[in-house]
Amino acid sequence: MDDIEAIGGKPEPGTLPVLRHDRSADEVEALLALPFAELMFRAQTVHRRHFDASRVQMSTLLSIKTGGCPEDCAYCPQSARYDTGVVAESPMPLDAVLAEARRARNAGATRYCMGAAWRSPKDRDLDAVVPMVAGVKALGMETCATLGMLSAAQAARLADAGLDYYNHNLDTSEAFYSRIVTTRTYRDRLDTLAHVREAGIRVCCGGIVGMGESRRDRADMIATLASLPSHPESVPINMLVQVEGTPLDGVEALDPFEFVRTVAAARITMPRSVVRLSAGREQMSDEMQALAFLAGANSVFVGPELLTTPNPAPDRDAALFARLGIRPMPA
Ligand code: SAM
Ligand code: DTB
Ligand code: SF4
Repeated sequence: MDDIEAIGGKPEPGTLPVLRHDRSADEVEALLALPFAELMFRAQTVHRRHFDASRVQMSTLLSIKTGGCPEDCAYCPQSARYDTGVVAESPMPLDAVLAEARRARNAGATRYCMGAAWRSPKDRDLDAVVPMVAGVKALGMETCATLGMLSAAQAARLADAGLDYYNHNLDTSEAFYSRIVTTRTYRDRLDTLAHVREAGIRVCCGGIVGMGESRRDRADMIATLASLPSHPESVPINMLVQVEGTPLDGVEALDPFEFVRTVAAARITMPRSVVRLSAGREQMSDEMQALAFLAGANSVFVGPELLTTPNPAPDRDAALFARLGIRPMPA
């Protein structure tokens, strides 16, 4: 049965709608198949119950270790297996990371996300990351990292350093996953998410659409995210950025409305989570981004680069946010 939020009804005065953790792929697929106006109305209704619809959370990304990754993720320009022109670098020094974080804070970002092209960090890698987390936190920003698979002990170490969020994506449905990554399993991903949660770090977990998956796969991924024991606090929905040299370069582009539908389904099924309109904004029209915000996206990456690919230039974003009346969400 639909919960009160999914049907767009009003909760009884003084009661909070129940958060569900039992979404089936069938149920999410039915949401994705709704007439567009109906789906958008339901998403807006849920969004406005939990958030100020004109506020968007702003994060900035920094690649603290670029390229040379041993994994074979078919979308990724940083895999050492594909000739994409991304050169493997050594980890960035602490002072350079902190200088970039200061710049991002001064440009309005409230969360700083440090990404590394690792399968999983070695303990000596964490020796370098721990002071970065502590240093960014001391600048008054929220901290986020995405470093690959973590053991329980590594997650605890990052929690002690003051890490607020850990990003680790499911990427796609369990059924489609083996077409995209063969060097680690879906179970490995769920295990890392459990370690992060147990360590008391907030979870940032979502996926990529536009990889040639079916609507059923998108429904399955959203249902899996929404059925985790706790909803991820942050749910990035990435539109595949096609990069020359990766196996997914040239895959048929996804209908933009289907992307917006996926955002709406994430909003409806994870009502209190921040849903991030993540990679792919540079390739989207302003109108498509506006539809994604209407569908309930309320977080973006700001700054001219993601990890290795471009993000909208700050002046394009400033103009878009001004035209839409979007203001930053306070941390
Ligand atoms: N190596 C770590 C890992 O895979 O967990 C952290 C960095 S990895 C680049 C973080 C996420 O970026 C991936 O899980 C994927 O969802 C996303 N990503 C990577 N390449 C992308 C692309 N070309 N388009 C969209 N999203 C992408
Ligand atoms: C996420 O879900 N998207 C971000 C972040 N987590 C680390 C990464 C997007 C990367 C896009 C390709 C690149 O710039 O290399
Ligand atoms: Fe490596 Fe992460 Fe890219 Fe996969 S997504 S190849 S693990 S950097």
